[in-house]
Amino acid sequence: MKKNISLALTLVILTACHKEAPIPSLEERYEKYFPIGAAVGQKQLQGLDSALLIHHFSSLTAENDMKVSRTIKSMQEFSFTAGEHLVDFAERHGMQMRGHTLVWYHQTPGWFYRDSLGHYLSKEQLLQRMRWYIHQVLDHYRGRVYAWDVVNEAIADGSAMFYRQNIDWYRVCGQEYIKKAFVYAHEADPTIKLFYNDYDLINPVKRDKVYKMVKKMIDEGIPIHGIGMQGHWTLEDVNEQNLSAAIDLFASLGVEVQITELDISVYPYYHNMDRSTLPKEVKPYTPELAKQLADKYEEVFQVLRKKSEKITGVTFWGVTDKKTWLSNYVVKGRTDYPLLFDSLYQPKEAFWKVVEFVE
Ligand code: 9MR
Repeated sequence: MKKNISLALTLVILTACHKEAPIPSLEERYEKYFPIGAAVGQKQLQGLDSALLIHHFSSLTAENDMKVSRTIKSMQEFSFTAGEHLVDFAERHGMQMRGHTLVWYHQTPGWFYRDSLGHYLSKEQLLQRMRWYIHQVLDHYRGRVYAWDVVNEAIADGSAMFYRQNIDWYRVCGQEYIKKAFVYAHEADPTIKLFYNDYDLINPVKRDKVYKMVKKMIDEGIPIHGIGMQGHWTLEDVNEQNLSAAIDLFASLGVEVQITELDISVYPYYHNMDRSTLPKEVKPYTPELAKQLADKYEEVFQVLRKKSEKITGVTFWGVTDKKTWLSNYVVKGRTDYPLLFDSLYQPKEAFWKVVEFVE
């Protein structure tokens, strides 16, 4: 295993050298700013993916392997194996491990909200089950996962609704499930950092709702330590102004800010849009497109470096364009190029823009 990794690492370093010198490590370039992470699945802990992980990243997130649907099969059966592989890998390579995610409406099995007859649990019963689940998971990973996305995506898009209401957590418990999740996580392990995590937080409407919710939680003494701005941006939406404004606003609450799921799609903005109108054609990866992406990454990382005192981590949602959720979402099979390494594991122009800066 070790031999494979070093062989792969050598290969990457040798073949990916489009410049004379070896490829700089993202992790080392950003050492004095913030840890750089990647979200992966356990299959990426070998071969070329693992070589890139070891060389460039100092933090790991489970893209799917620690979600509820992967972790609990029935009330009697937990399944921690895939998550443990990731934690083992992180520990072997001196990386920190983020937990993702404890309470989310998605990737939580339908039976979780119901009794053995298929009827919805009462609010008290579901909160009890949530508490039990959180305790099991945090007990299991105790001392090995430094932060968790406790609640994911509880705020609605747009201005019509505040909370996302058409989900089982809300239907059964109302908004209280959000606070309770943090209280239970803190009682289960008071040493870990607890994050609220959501997407499209550069959008002032959603950003201000998250600000308001987190402020209220802090005022009420709820243990919440950070806001995870997922990212999942596009060439069109993120810019210096909206990114800076969101980071400043969240940091003004005295909580940590992390970019937890960074990628930049080359297709149009898609949050809260009529999906049928989105273009279906695959864009070729032309030099012009590569440059546009590189310029956007440069703009984003200039802001992140400038605001680094407010930021405690930046995690990419994937390693290379070969495996990115965006090539199957919002339009299935539409190849996207959202990361810093291409599908042949080579650093893209965007990579160089991120590592080549003057201090
Ligand atoms: O990248 C994840 C993809 O493989 C899963 O199919 C998908 C299921 O919804 O979840 C993706 O990760 C999501 C993350 O857990 C929460 N924020 C949005 C991410 C992209 O959808």
